Amino acid sequence: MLTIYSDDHHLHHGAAELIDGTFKPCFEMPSRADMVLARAKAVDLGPIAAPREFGLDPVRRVHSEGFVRFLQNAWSDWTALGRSHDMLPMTWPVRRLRDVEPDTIDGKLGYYSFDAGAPITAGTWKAITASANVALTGQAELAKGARGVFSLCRPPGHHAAADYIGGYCYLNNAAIAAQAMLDQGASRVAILDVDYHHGNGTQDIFYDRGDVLFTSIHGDPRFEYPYFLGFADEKGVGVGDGFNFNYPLAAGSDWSVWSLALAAACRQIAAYGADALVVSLGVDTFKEDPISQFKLDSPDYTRMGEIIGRLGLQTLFVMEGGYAVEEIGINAINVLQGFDSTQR
Ligand code: Q9C
Ligand code: ZN
Repeated sequence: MLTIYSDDHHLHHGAAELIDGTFKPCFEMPSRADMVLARAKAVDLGPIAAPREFGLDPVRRVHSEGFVRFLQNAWSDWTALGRSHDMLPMTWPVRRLRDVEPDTIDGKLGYYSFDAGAPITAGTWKAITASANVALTGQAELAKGARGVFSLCRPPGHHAAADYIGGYCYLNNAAIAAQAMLDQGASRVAILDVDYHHGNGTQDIFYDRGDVLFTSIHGDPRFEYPYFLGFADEKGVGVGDGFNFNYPLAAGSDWSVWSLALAAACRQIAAYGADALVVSLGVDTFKEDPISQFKLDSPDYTRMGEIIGRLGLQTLFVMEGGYAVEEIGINAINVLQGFDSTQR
Protein backbone atom coordinates (compact mmCIF):
# COMPACT_ATOMS: atom_id res chain seq x y z
CA MET A 1 0.00 0.00 0.00
CA LEU A 2 1.17 3.51 -0.82
CA THR A 3 1.82 5.76 2.19
CA ILE A 4 1.61 9.56 1.98
CA TYR A 5 3.78 11.32 4.56
CA SER A 6 5.20 14.79 5.24
CA ASP A 7 7.99 15.67 7.68
CA ASP A 8 6.20 18.99 8.31
CA HIS A 9 4.28 17.38 11.18
CA HIS A 10 7.41 17.96 13.30
CA LEU A 11 6.61 21.70 13.20
CA HIS A 12 3.67 21.02 15.53
CA HIS A 13 4.87 20.00 18.97
CA GLY A 14 2.76 21.35 21.80
CA ALA A 15 4.40 21.60 25.21
CA ALA A 16 1.42 20.72 27.38
CA GLU A 17 -2.27 19.88 27.39
CA LEU A 18 -4.76 20.47 30.19
CA ILE A 19 -5.77 17.00 31.39
CA ASP A 20 -7.17 15.81 34.73
CA GLY A 21 -6.97 19.38 36.02
CA THR A 22 -3.25 19.68 35.44
CA PHE A 23 -0.79 20.41 32.65
CA LYS A 24 0.93 17.33 31.28
CA PRO A 25 3.24 16.92 28.30
CA CYS A 26 1.12 16.48 25.17
CA PHE A 27 0.31 12.83 24.49
CA GLU A 28 -0.05 13.84 20.85
CA MET A 29 3.65 14.14 19.93
CA PRO A 30 5.83 13.96 16.79
CA SER A 31 7.32 10.56 17.66
CA ARG A 32 3.89 9.03 17.03
CA ALA A 33 4.06 9.62 13.29
CA ASP A 34 7.80 8.83 13.23
CA MET A 35 7.06 5.40 14.73
CA VAL A 36 4.32 4.67 12.20
CA LEU A 37 6.59 5.69 9.32
CA ALA A 38 9.45 3.57 10.70
CA ARG A 39 7.16 0.53 10.88
CA ALA A 40 5.86 1.07 7.33
CA LYS A 41 9.49 1.04 6.16
CA ALA A 42 10.49 -1.92 8.35
CA VAL A 43 7.77 -4.20 6.95
CA ASP A 44 8.10 -2.79 3.42
CA LEU A 45 4.43 -1.82 3.33
CA GLY A 46 4.95 -0.08 -0.01
CA PRO A 47 6.21 3.18 -1.53
CA ILE A 48 6.24 6.37 0.55
CA ALA A 49 5.42 9.65 -1.21
CA ALA A 50 5.37 13.30 -0.18
CA PRO A 51 2.08 15.22 -0.38
CA ARG A 52 1.21 17.67 -3.14
CA GLU A 53 -0.06 21.17 -2.40
CA PHE A 54 -3.81 21.65 -2.77
CA GLY A 55 -4.27 25.13 -1.32
CA LEU A 56 -7.14 26.13 0.92
CA ASP A 57 -10.12 25.64 -1.43
CA PRO A 58 -10.67 21.96 -0.44
CA VAL A 59 -10.22 22.92 3.23
CA ARG A 60 -12.90 25.62 2.93
CA ARG A 61 -15.31 23.05 1.48
CA VAL A 62 -15.48 21.63 5.02
CA HIS A 63 -14.40 24.44 7.36
CA SER A 64 -15.88 27.93 7.70
CA GLU A 65 -14.14 30.96 6.21
CA GLY A 66 -13.76 32.65 9.62
CA PHE A 67 -12.36 29.50 11.23
CA VAL A 68 -9.69 29.04 8.54
CA ARG A 69 -8.74 32.74 8.84
CA PHE A 70 -8.49 32.35 12.62
CA LEU A 71 -6.12 29.37 12.31
CA GLN A 72 -4.01 31.03 9.63
CA ASN A 73 -3.52 34.22 11.66
CA ALA A 74 -3.59 32.76 15.17
CA TRP A 75 0.14 32.63 15.87
CA SER A 76 0.92 36.12 14.53
CA ASP A 77 -2.05 37.58 16.45
CA TRP A 78 -0.72 35.87 19.58
CA THR A 79 2.93 36.91 19.22
CA ALA A 80 1.80 40.48 18.49
CA LEU A 81 0.80 40.55 22.18
CA GLY A 82 4.38 39.70 23.14
CA ARG A 83 3.58 36.05 23.88
CA SER A 84 5.83 33.24 22.68
CA HIS A 85 4.41 30.24 24.59
CA ASP A 86 1.75 27.89 23.17
CA MET A 87 -1.82 29.15 22.73
CA LEU A 88 -4.56 27.50 24.79
CA PRO A 89 -8.16 28.69 25.21
CA MET A 90 -9.95 29.04 28.51
CA THR A 91 -13.39 30.58 27.84
CA TRP A 92 -16.06 28.91 25.71
CA PRO A 93 -19.50 30.02 24.48
CA VAL A 94 -21.61 27.40 26.28
CA ARG A 95 -25.40 27.49 26.77
CA ARG A 96 -27.03 30.97 26.68
CA LEU A 97 -23.79 32.84 25.90
CA ARG A 98 -23.67 34.89 22.69
CA ASP A 99 -22.59 33.46 19.33
CA VAL A 100 -20.49 36.44 18.23
CA GLU A 101 -16.87 36.23 17.06
CA PRO A 102 -14.74 38.39 19.37
CA ASP A 103 -12.22 40.90 18.01
CA THR A 104 -9.27 39.77 20.12
CA ILE A 105 -7.23 36.60 19.80
CA ASP A 106 -8.05 35.41 23.35
CA GLY A 107 -11.74 35.67 22.53
CA LYS A 108 -11.35 34.05 19.13
CA LEU A 109 -9.41 31.18 20.68
CA GLY A 110 -12.37 30.24 22.87
CA TYR A 111 -14.90 30.93 20.09
CA TYR A 112 -13.18 28.53 17.68
CA SER A 113 -12.46 25.66 20.12
CA PHE A 114 -14.22 23.28 22.49
CA ASP A 115 -11.47 22.25 24.91
CA ALA A 116 -7.93 23.05 26.10
CA GLY A 117 -6.41 19.94 24.54
CA ALA A 118 -5.27 21.45 21.25
CA PRO A 119 -2.44 23.97 21.72
CA ILE A 120 -1.52 26.20 18.79
CA THR A 121 2.23 26.69 18.34
CA ALA A 122 4.50 28.58 15.94
CA GLY A 123 4.48 25.69 13.47
CA THR A 124 0.90 24.52 13.84
CA TRP A 125 -0.50 26.17 10.69
CA LYS A 126 2.24 24.69 8.49
CA ALA A 127 1.78 21.25 10.08
CA ILE A 128 -2.03 21.16 9.85
CA THR A 129 -2.09 22.32 6.22
CA ALA A 130 0.56 19.68 5.42
CA SER A 131 -1.60 17.09 7.21
CA ALA A 132 -4.63 18.10 5.10
CA ASN A 133 -2.45 17.85 1.97
CA VAL A 134 -1.39 14.35 3.06
CA ALA A 135 -5.08 13.37 3.18
CA LEU A 136 -5.86 15.08 -0.15
CA THR A 137 -2.87 13.48 -1.89
CA GLY A 138 -4.07 10.08 -0.66
CA GLN A 139 -7.52 10.87 -2.03
CA ALA A 140 -6.02 11.86 -5.40
CA GLU A 141 -4.10 8.59 -5.59
CA LEU A 142 -7.27 6.68 -4.80
CA ALA A 143 -9.05 8.57 -7.58
CA LYS A 144 -6.34 7.34 -9.97
CA GLY A 145 -7.41 3.78 -9.18
CA ALA A 146 -5.50 2.56 -6.11
CA ARG A 147 -7.49 0.12 -3.97
CA GLY A 148 -6.08 1.38 -0.69
CA VAL A 149 -3.91 4.36 0.32
CA PHE A 150 -2.54 5.31 3.73
CA SER A 151 -2.48 9.03 4.55
CA LEU A 152 -0.15 9.22 7.56
CA CYS A 153 -1.71 12.43 8.87
CA ARG A 154 -0.44 14.28 11.90
CA PRO A 155 -1.90 16.29 13.59
CA PRO A 156 -5.09 14.20 13.59
CA GLY A 157 -8.45 15.67 12.60
CA HIS A 158 -11.64 13.89 13.64
CA HIS A 159 -12.49 16.08 16.68
CA ALA A 160 -12.32 19.26 14.56
CA ALA A 161 -15.67 20.47 13.20
CA ALA A 162 -16.45 23.14 10.60
CA ASP A 163 -15.60 25.89 13.09
CA TYR A 164 -13.87 24.50 16.15
CA ILE A 165 -10.60 22.80 17.16
CA GLY A 166 -10.15 20.39 20.08
CA GLY A 167 -8.87 16.98 21.12
CA TYR A 168 -5.48 17.45 19.37
CA CYS A 169 -7.34 18.24 16.10
CA TYR A 170 -7.39 21.38 13.92
CA LEU A 171 -8.34 20.59 10.32
CA ASN A 172 -10.55 17.53 9.77
CA ASN A 173 -8.37 15.59 7.34
CA ALA A 174 -10.83 12.72 6.86
CA ALA A 175 -13.75 15.08 6.19
CA ILE A 176 -11.67 17.16 3.76
CA ALA A 177 -10.72 14.00 1.83
CA ALA A 178 -14.31 12.68 1.82
CA GLN A 179 -15.60 16.02 0.50
CA ALA A 180 -12.93 15.99 -2.23
CA MET A 181 -14.17 12.55 -3.34
CA LEU A 182 -17.69 13.95 -3.68
CA ASP A 183 -16.47 17.06 -5.48
CA GLN A 184 -14.69 14.83 -7.99
CA GLY A 185 -17.76 12.80 -8.84
CA ALA A 186 -18.47 10.28 -6.09
CA SER A 187 -22.16 10.10 -5.15
CA ARG A 188 -21.80 8.43 -1.76
CA VAL A 189 -18.85 8.19 0.59
CA ALA A 190 -18.76 6.15 3.81
CA ILE A 191 -16.58 7.11 6.78
CA LEU A 192 -15.68 4.45 9.36
CA ASP A 193 -14.14 5.96 12.50
CA VAL A 194 -12.33 3.32 14.56
CA ASP A 195 -10.47 5.75 16.86
CA TYR A 196 -11.16 5.13 20.57
CA HIS A 197 -12.80 8.57 20.84
CA HIS A 198 -16.01 9.55 19.07
CA GLY A 199 -15.34 11.52 15.88
CA ASN A 200 -17.55 14.41 16.91
CA GLY A 201 -16.14 16.80 14.32
CA THR A 202 -16.67 14.47 11.38
CA GLN A 203 -20.16 13.55 12.56
CA ASP A 204 -21.09 17.21 12.93
CA ILE A 205 -19.78 18.18 9.48
CA PHE A 206 -21.92 15.57 7.71
CA TYR A 207 -24.84 15.24 10.15
CA ASP A 208 -27.44 16.84 7.85
CA ARG A 209 -26.26 15.13 4.67
CA GLY A 210 -27.14 11.90 2.90
CA ASP A 211 -24.09 11.78 0.64
CA VAL A 212 -21.78 10.80 3.52
CA LEU A 213 -22.48 7.90 5.85
CA PHE A 214 -20.66 8.33 9.17
CA THR A 215 -20.20 5.44 11.56
CA SER A 216 -18.05 5.41 14.70
CA ILE A 217 -17.05 2.83 17.34
CA HIS A 218 -15.83 4.47 20.56
CA GLY A 219 -15.81 4.82 24.33
CA ASP A 220 -19.32 5.65 25.51
CA PRO A 221 -19.59 9.44 25.95
CA ARG A 222 -21.37 8.83 29.25
CA PHE A 223 -17.90 8.15 30.67
CA GLU A 224 -15.42 9.16 27.97
CA TYR A 225 -14.20 12.23 26.07
CA PRO A 226 -15.63 14.07 24.13
CA TYR A 227 -18.57 13.56 26.54
CA PHE A 228 -21.11 15.67 24.63
CA LEU A 229 -21.56 13.73 21.38
CA GLY A 230 -21.39 10.13 20.21
CA PHE A 231 -24.55 8.59 21.71
CA ALA A 232 -26.34 5.75 19.96
CA ASP A 233 -29.50 7.78 19.32
CA GLU A 234 -27.69 10.29 17.05
CA LYS A 235 -28.98 9.17 13.65
CA GLY A 236 -28.61 12.32 11.49
CA VAL A 237 -31.08 15.11 10.64
CA GLY A 238 -33.05 16.15 7.56
CA VAL A 239 -31.79 14.38 4.45
CA GLY A 240 -29.00 13.05 6.68
CA ASP A 241 -31.49 11.13 8.84
CA GLY A 242 -30.47 7.47 8.83
CA PHE A 243 -26.88 8.13 7.69
CA ASN A 244 -25.18 8.39 11.07
CA PHE A 245 -24.41 5.40 13.29
CA ASN A 246 -22.67 5.41 16.66
CA TYR A 247 -21.45 2.38 18.59
CA PRO A 248 -20.61 3.59 22.10
CA LEU A 249 -18.96 0.78 24.06
CA ALA A 250 -18.19 0.21 27.74
CA ALA A 251 -14.76 0.69 29.31
CA GLY A 252 -12.78 -2.53 29.13
CA SER A 253 -14.23 -3.61 25.78
CA ASP A 254 -11.99 -6.12 24.02
CA TRP A 255 -11.98 -7.57 20.51
CA SER A 256 -14.90 -9.93 21.25
CA VAL A 257 -17.12 -6.89 21.92
CA TRP A 258 -15.46 -4.40 19.59
CA SER A 259 -15.58 -6.73 16.56
CA LEU A 260 -19.36 -7.11 16.89
CA ALA A 261 -19.71 -3.34 16.50
CA LEU A 262 -17.34 -3.45 13.54
CA ALA A 263 -19.42 -6.18 11.89
CA ALA A 264 -22.59 -4.12 12.37
CA ALA A 265 -20.90 -0.98 11.01
CA CYS A 266 -19.63 -2.90 7.99
CA ARG A 267 -23.14 -4.22 7.24
CA GLN A 268 -24.40 -0.63 7.20
CA ILE A 269 -21.55 0.51 4.97
CA ALA A 270 -22.20 -2.37 2.55
CA ALA A 271 -25.94 -1.60 2.45
CA TYR A 272 -25.25 2.09 1.81
CA GLY A 273 -23.64 1.39 -1.58
CA ALA A 274 -20.69 3.74 -1.11
CA ASP A 275 -18.38 4.63 -4.01
CA ALA A 276 -15.44 4.82 -1.58
CA LEU A 277 -14.55 4.44 2.10
CA VAL A 278 -12.55 6.71 4.39
CA VAL A 279 -11.25 5.08 7.59
CA SER A 280 -10.40 7.38 10.47
CA LEU A 281 -7.62 5.12 11.74
CA GLY A 282 -7.01 5.68 15.44
CA VAL A 283 -5.25 2.89 17.29
CA ASP A 284 -5.88 4.28 20.78
CA THR A 285 -8.18 1.26 21.28
CA PHE A 286 -4.96 -0.61 22.20
CA LYS A 287 -4.87 -2.23 25.66
CA GLU A 288 -1.74 -0.27 26.68
CA ASP A 289 -2.93 3.13 25.47
CA PRO A 290 -2.18 5.68 28.22
CA ILE A 291 -5.44 7.68 27.88
CA SER A 292 -7.91 5.00 26.77
CA GLN A 293 -9.85 2.09 28.21
CA PHE A 294 -10.38 -0.50 25.48
CA LYS A 295 -8.44 -3.75 25.35
CA LEU A 296 -7.54 -4.48 21.75
CA ASP A 297 -4.29 -6.39 21.23
CA SER A 298 -1.85 -6.06 18.33
CA PRO A 299 -3.10 -9.12 16.33
CA ASP A 300 -6.64 -7.70 16.52
CA TYR A 301 -5.56 -4.84 14.23
CA THR A 302 -4.69 -7.29 11.48
CA ARG A 303 -8.18 -8.79 11.77
CA MET A 304 -9.65 -5.28 11.68
CA GLY A 305 -7.89 -4.60 8.37
CA GLU A 306 -9.05 -7.91 6.91
CA ILE A 307 -12.68 -7.19 7.78
CA ILE A 308 -12.45 -3.69 6.30
CA GLY A 309 -10.76 -5.11 3.21
CA ARG A 310 -13.58 -7.60 2.66
CA LEU A 311 -15.95 -4.68 2.05
CA GLY A 312 -14.25 -4.52 -1.36
CA LEU A 313 -14.30 -0.71 -1.43
CA GLN A 314 -11.58 1.71 -2.49
CA THR A 315 -10.32 2.82 0.91
CA LEU A 316 -8.39 5.82 2.18
CA PHE A 317 -6.89 5.28 5.64
CA VAL A 318 -6.37 8.57 7.50
CA MET A 319 -4.26 8.44 10.68
CA GLU A 320 -6.01 9.75 13.82
CA GLY A 321 -5.13 8.88 17.46
CA GLY A 322 -2.99 6.31 19.28
CA TYR A 323 -0.73 7.26 22.19
CA ALA A 324 1.11 4.05 23.09
CA VAL A 325 4.06 5.29 21.09
CA GLU A 326 6.09 2.07 21.30
CA GLU A 327 3.34 0.02 19.65
CA ILE A 328 1.56 2.63 17.49
CA GLY A 329 3.51 1.61 14.39
CA ILE A 330 2.87 -2.11 14.81
CA ASN A 331 -0.84 -1.60 15.42
CA ALA A 332 -1.49 0.91 12.61
CA ILE A 333 0.51 -1.02 10.04
CA ASN A 334 -1.15 -4.30 11.09
CA VAL A 335 -4.48 -2.80 9.94
CA LEU A 336 -3.01 -1.91 6.55
CA GLN A 337 -1.35 -5.32 6.10
CA GLY A 338 -4.61 -7.02 7.02
CA PHE A 339 -6.40 -4.88 4.42
CA ASP A 340 -3.76 -5.65 1.77
CA SER A 341 -4.03 -9.39 2.45
CA THR A 342 -7.62 -9.28 1.14
CA GLN A 343 -6.50 -7.86 -2.21
CA ARG A 344 -6.70 -10.27 -5.16
N1 Q9C B 1 -9.29 11.99 30.51
C1 Q9C B 1 -7.56 11.83 19.44
O1 Q9C B 1 -7.42 10.65 19.73
N2 Q9C B 1 -8.23 14.27 26.33
N3 Q9C B 1 -7.82 12.76 20.36
C2 Q9C B 1 -8.96 13.23 26.96
C3 Q9C B 1 -9.49 12.05 29.06
C4 Q9C B 1 -8.45 14.48 24.92
C5 Q9C B 1 -7.96 12.42 21.75
C6 Q9C B 1 -8.80 13.26 28.44
C7 Q9C B 1 -8.29 13.25 24.07
C8 Q9C B 1 -8.29 13.60 22.59
C9 Q9C B 1 -7.39 12.28 18.03
ZN1 ZN C 1 -8.67 9.11 19.91
